[in-house]
Amino acid sequence: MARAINRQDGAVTNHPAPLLAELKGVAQQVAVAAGELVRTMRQGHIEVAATKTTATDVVTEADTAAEKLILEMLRKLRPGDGVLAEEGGAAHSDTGFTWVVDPIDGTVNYLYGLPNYAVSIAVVHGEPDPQTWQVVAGCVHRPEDSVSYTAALGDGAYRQGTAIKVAAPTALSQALVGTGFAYSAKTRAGQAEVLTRVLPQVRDIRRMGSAALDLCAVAAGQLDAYFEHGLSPWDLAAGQLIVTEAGGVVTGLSTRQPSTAMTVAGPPQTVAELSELLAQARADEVGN
Ligand code: LIP
Repeated sequence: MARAINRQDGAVTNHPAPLLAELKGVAQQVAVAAGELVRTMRQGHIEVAATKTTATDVVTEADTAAEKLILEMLRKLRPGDGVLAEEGGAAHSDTGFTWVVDPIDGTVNYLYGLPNYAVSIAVVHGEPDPQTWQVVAGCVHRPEDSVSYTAALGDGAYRQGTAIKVAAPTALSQALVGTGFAYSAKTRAGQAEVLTRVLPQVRDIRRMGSAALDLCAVAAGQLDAYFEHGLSPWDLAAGQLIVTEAGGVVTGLSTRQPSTAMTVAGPPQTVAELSELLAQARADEVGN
């Protein structure tokens, strides 16, 4: 039975393709259901239920309701799998697989009624450690236009079932580059300084408010590259696989793996040029 290959580092997985296809299907089924819930809730009045790291890092009642639905569905569809979810949902894995869940990525966009938000669901294999786990399938679903981005290891990346690919490499001066900013004022000040170094060197910057959808835009060739300091594993997991399965790379600056310190995504050559510029600006140290 065919085995998928992790194209980014060439590692051969031990997961049969039919299992990976099943996991991708579960990710999309659950993401679409949660997306419909939060889209419907958005038609009413949305309250901030709590704040997290700062007064602008909000959790809405929809984040909480969506995460509850996602965990209930995963318990039924994939009993024994683990869970690591943004709003606190967690479960130990008895199967070696763990679901990494962001019930609403782009929460501030959602709160303000802006359409660029998504449900991001990935399934990883191995220890629940972002530095060592292997993302094997995922879905980023955008409820406002009901568009799903999906990928399974070794099987390519898709938008609404149509294969997508990263943009052709381009000179940095011609590159449309996505980014985002932290909720901490101190970190944002450092990120603003990095931006003064990057902005004059690229075609333009787009700050669209959802890391998961930024990564999908890279995978679909709608951004030439993306970088951000401060991402959490649930912001990143599904979008990372969608980019690598679309022929791109997702890395850190001083590390092969992306991390909270820095995520850079895009075609390999563009990522290499952007990473050099970001390293000169010490972009992975803004949070220190
Ligand atoms: C968001 C990220 C975005 C980042 C925001 C925030 P959330 O995630 O998707 O890229 O710039 O600051 O972290 O909080 O909406 O799940």
